[in-house]
Amino acid sequence: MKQKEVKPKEAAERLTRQDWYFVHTADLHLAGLADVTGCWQRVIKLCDQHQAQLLLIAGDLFENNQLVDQDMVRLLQLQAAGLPALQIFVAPGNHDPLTADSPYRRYTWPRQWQILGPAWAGFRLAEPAAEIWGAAFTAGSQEQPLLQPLPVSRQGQRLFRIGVLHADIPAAAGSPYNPLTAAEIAASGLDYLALGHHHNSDGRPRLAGSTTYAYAGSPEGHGFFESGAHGCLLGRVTGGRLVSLTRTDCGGLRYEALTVACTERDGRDMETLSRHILQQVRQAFPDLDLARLRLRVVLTGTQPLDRLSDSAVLAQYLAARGLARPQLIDRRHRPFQIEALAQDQSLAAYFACLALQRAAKLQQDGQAEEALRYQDMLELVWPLLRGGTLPPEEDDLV
Ligand SMILES: [Mn+2]
Repeated sequence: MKQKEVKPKEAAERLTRQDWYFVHTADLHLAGLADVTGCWQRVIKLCDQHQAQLLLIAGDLFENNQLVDQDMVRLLQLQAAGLPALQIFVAPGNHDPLTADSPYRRYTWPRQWQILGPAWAGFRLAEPAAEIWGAAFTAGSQEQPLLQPLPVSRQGQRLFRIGVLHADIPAAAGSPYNPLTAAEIAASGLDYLALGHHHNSDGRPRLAGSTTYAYAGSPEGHGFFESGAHGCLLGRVTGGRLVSLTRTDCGGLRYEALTVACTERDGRDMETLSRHILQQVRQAFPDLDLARLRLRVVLTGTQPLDRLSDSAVLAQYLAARGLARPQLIDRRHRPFQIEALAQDQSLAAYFACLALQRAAKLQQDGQAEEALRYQDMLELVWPLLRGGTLPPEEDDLV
């Protein structure tokens, strides 16, 4: 039989076909339809933009199995169905374990979706040339490790072997969340292990033996306890090898905190103050679309005596400049003036007066250094004296 000649163009096409992408995410904690039309839609859009063939979800797709209803599941499925070439693998985690009444068992999942079962098992794909391995949490905790070493790879075609798992590494002793060690990963035989559980991961890939592993982190922060950059991991596989793994921004909300020091002049009116704050915000986050930013702004320094601080008004000025819904914590203090403090009946003012009187006395006695120390001390303790506290931290979702 005559052998078919391979033309350079066909060879190039064959090479590019060997090149494929996967998106790795985890810890979406979807709790309602709003998340499906928001966060989920952005993850799907990212898969579309990079023509990813696989979407790996390493657990905690849902915040709580009881919050999930059929409308939510159908919408999630419909949005994914818009990308028929995308294959989705889910390894349920501690928030969405594979229980009898979980959405994974209560509702029908189309063939596009593969929900991994309680026992470590693998799926051989025709296209791309890959095997997907993984297992599900079946309860809110998983004390026995789920990862098992893979059977020796079949001869012939170079398969890219992926594991998808909700797991805890580095695990604290006695971790109830599927504790894993680097040694176990190294012995797994996997090429890539897609992990979920730690929401604030930097997304950096690590190596154990010849296995690359990474936590994707949550695709977008869920609150100020998940501040900073988040995203999905985009992996590129060429000829059965992982050639790049990049954290890619999905474009959702981003939580950040910023301390803005203010002088009396900065605070002389709301317009000036809001402009001053925005300048600092732009400097701190030069490339970020302000509409995406959920910012906790802590104001420090001195506020003018004749301007009452009004966070609600300031928030509206900031919104008019594009910074929506900032959380404002005003820790500015009035300029310290003994005359004004003497009028104030509070205990804080009484102590401040004592410190200032002491500072004035030291100044008179030619002990300028010591006098300054008293003033600095007052600056430090004034917010505490005044009784200000930071808002309580929200619960960690992990
Ligand atoms: Mn989680």
